[in-house]
Amino acid sequence: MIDAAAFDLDVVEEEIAVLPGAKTRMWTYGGDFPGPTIRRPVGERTLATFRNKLPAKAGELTVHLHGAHNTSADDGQPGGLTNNLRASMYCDISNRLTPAESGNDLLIEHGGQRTYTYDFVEGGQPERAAMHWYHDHRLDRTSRNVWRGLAGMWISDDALDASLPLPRGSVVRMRYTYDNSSGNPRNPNRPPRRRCSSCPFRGRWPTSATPPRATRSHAPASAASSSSGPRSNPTDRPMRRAKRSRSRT
Ligand SMILES: [Cu+2]
Repeated sequence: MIDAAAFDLDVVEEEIAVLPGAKTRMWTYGGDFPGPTIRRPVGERTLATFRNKLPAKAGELTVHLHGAHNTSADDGQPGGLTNNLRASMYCDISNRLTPAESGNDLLIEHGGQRTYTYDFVEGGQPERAAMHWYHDHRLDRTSRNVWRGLAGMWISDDALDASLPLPRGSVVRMRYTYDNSSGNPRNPNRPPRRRCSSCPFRGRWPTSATPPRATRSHAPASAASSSSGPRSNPTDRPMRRAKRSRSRT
């Protein structure tokens, strides 16, 4: 877990054993999947630097912190057309836009890096504590890039949350159901809907080894994260619900 006010993460290709056994070649934040969980107090600035060290074929990247309210420049803009993306199947975008007009100046090119500033402030006040997730958000490539592994959790804390009589510390576990099979069926980047040998989990869903005791579950504020996963622990009842996100996927 990362709790530093400033941190760097290399975005790299890695062979990941999501479950014990067979490995899957994935695109990762920091060489792991999911990416490292980041935990920060609201209202305190975090500087998050991401370096694009993926193979060149991955193209440009952009990081969206889903659910948090950030400035436009730090919100993970999808960008426009580039040499790696010569046409968009979703949007009618001119290839004559300037980098500033298309948002390409906010992308992380192959070999490049970008530092995002996250304050978790809204209307001059710190946001409420919540569960978020960060993920790639590149135009036309979000499904592919998230499916290949570019996703991680971000927990924001506040004083109210800390005052609640909830399990803490080692009993906190996260429920991370990874279902990124939705989207436009014409999308050539759309992953298969079936559970198969090419899926990140090698056709199986992770089960928990958490012993039966009081646990506190976090669920990300995201429509893109399904709640259809198995309930592996009968004591694992959600004691805290994430706020409903007003952000896009
Ligand atoms: Cu999102």
